[in-house]
Amino acid sequence: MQRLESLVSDKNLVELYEKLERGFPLSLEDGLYLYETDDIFGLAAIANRWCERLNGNFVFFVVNRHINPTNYCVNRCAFCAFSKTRGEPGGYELTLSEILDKAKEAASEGAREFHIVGGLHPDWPYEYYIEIVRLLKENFPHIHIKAYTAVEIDYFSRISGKSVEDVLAELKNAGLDSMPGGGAEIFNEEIRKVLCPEKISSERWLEIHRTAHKLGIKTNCTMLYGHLESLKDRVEHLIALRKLQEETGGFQAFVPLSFHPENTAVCVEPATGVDDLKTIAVSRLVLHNVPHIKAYWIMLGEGIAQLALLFGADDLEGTVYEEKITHSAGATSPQGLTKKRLLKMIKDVGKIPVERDALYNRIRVYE
Ligand code: V47
Ligand code: SF4
Repeated sequence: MQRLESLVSDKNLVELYEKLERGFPLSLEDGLYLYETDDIFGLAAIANRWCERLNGNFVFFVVNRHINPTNYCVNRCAFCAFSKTRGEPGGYELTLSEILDKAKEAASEGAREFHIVGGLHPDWPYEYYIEIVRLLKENFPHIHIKAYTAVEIDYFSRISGKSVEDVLAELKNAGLDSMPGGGAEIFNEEIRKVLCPEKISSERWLEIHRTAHKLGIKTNCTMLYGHLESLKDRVEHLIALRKLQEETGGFQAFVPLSFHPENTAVCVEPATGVDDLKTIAVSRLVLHNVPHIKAYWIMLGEGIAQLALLFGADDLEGTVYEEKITHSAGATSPQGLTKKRLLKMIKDVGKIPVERDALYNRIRVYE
């Protein structure tokens, strides 16, 4: 293996890497330093080194399908172009049989995971959300169900009058296997008040993931960046996630989400490619204890997502098939990618593709 010194011109980066190797987590100042260095290739080298220490030269992907049962949402976050209010054009709510049809189609194409998230519907009863999970598990017992963000879990708890723990236990009993990481946005409360005043607090988001982990439900975590936040807000967000991971070990993957402003009430320039790549690298190093970093190609676009595999990401998420949240906000990436395309993206950066299941068990290694 090549010595890091020969790949890095900013020698402070090597020191930060060695600090991690000695078992010391990176501080807020360290995280900011990583963002501010001009040595972008050096940053890639140390992030990639940590990535390979955890995952070797492998890059994961899953054959999955995203299903968004409704876009009606009582929250109406300023950054969200997906949600609608009842009566607005473009609003929809899927029946159980429509959900089942989408699932059947995915199953026939070899899906191993359903990723289910949606709006907070103004009048669906709590039981409907449970029924979605129960029905899918009954019909496709072999397919993993990754469903409902912490924001939805909090909503279910409010509309049912049950505790978060009881809601999660009931969902688990119905067939829920894990939870996605959405809804974290950025933990800075002042910015949350502007971006998503109706949304649960950062503390509540963390508490719901803590409860899920306690019940043995693995979850992912996310950060929405490229809107009103500072670099300090980003690094503080990552450190809060790392602390929960130290406590529970329940996060499987971190997914940085690059903000798409089109059709939203937040008028900003989107993040640049370099900012996206730096964010992948900084996340890999600050979240040294989270096993996987996802380059979510839907948001990054295929090109940056592929380069992210050289900046510390080891997972391309999946085939996805039909994506609504980012495409409502102007994403120009395709709606889905074939397995063949994902394999090519990974092989072209000199890494080894691994088809995984939702819990990162290896289904097939494409040596
Ligand atoms: O929670 C909403 C974000 C999230 C916009 O856990 C936006 O495996 C960018 O969480 N621009 C949903 N982002 C996506 C998500 C996710 C995706 C893939 C994998 C996993 C996982 C999780 O998308 C929302 C919100 O944070 N979002 N609007 C927008 N305009
Ligand atoms: Fe609703 Fe989620 Fe969109 Fe906020 S981000 S409006 S909670 S669907």
